[in-house]
Amino acid sequence: MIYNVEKETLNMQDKEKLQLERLQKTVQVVYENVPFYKEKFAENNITPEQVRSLEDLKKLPFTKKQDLRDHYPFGLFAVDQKDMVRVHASSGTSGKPTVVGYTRGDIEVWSEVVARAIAAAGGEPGHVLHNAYGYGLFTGGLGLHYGSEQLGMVTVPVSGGNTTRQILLIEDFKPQVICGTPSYVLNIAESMEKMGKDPRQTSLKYGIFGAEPWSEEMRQTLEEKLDIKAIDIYGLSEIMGPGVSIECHESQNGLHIADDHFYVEVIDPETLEPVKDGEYGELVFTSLTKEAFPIIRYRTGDIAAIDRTTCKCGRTSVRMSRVKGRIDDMLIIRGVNVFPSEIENCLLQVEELVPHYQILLKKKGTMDLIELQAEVNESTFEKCGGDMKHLDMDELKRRIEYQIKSNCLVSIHVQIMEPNSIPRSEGKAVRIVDLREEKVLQKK
Ligand code: DLL
Repeated sequence: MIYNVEKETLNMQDKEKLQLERLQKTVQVVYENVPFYKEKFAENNITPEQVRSLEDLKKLPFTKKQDLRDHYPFGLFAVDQKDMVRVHASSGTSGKPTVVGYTRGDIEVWSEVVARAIAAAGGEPGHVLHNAYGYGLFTGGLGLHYGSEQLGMVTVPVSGGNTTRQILLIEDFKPQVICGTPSYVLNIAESMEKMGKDPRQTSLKYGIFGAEPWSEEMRQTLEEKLDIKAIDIYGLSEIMGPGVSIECHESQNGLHIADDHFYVEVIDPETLEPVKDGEYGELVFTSLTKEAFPIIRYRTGDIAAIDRTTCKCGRTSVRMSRVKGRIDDMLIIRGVNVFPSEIENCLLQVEELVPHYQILLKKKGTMDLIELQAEVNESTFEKCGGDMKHLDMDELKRRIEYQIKSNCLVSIHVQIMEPNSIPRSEGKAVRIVDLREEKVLQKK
């Protein structure tokens, strides 16, 4: 079902006209109301009047996460506090969180784009939606919540955690749709299995998964375990939250960007020049309708490619590929770039393993070391009599290392772990643990 036929199937000419009108207004608003932009525009010798076409957007400077930190907490907001109704924040690895704000109008737009997203993913009015994204400063819980209500779904605001209760509610409320991070919903499915329940027998039909990178193999695992269609949803708090883009369940051929609200560019993160459609680069978004926290050319750090060809489903928006990973999470191993999601793909080819893993970054002298912790499944563990000593570790390690070497072209030291030894996620999974920092801290 297409939620907003008029906007989601707009022809390219009318779409671009609308985007330009909205862009010009946004540029004017930030220039007049946010000193940061006025200064940046002046440094680049640009005034809002010079933005006469969508192409002219390229003349404007980029905005980065550091700019949000430098203006913590409310320095980049474009409206008075009396016009705002909410803030969200992301925790951030170092120090202060990044804070984003919303007017009532922003919440309405966000609810609308998330309603579109849920409908694209297969949700329908009257269906039950089990929302296992965390509620709070994180945008996942409330973002999906308002969109689900807007679409007219019966919304179950479970939030993350308390897995036993999640399972009870899934059994009793019989939702058609589940939302959560892929790693947490996998955790729910595995917990059901441990309780002797069959996760394929629930009422669930669709899963709306995002907030962290997840591989095609992980998608297959979730679809098989839960007998559902697993749909990828993307978003980030700086741009709005979840709902910036979504796969349609009809074609699952890239994620439809709500491009009447968010204008996308893809750049080479080194040269900052645009890359061609279809080539991978860093996603850059400009908000076209946001009031409290408009943002110009925000460098997301996320790597994806875009596709402007039309989709079978009838929606005319630009689509983005699934996100390969974040630039910050990219490992460079002897000159070869590898994303954790590519390693995840390899691990899931190995029958004895579960899709839980961690990549540890260590230091030995001046050398950086990368170690992959991979966990065996219960049945392998039982076969070796519940004692890892009886497992042919060398052979298994060789097979994992071979998968990684042949698919990702790098050699990684693998450590095989007992079942349930890698921490399970209740929100965003922690895939990379940087122990190099801790060493430094311990020394101090
Ligand atoms: O994670 C918003 C969200 C909530 C999206 C629920 C989808 C579902 P932040 O906490 O600001 O917002 O984190 C944003 O998460 O820049 C990506 O690196 C990553 N991310 C989000 N969705 C996906 C996805 C929310 N589908 C950051 N695939 C983004 C890969 C994703 N990475």
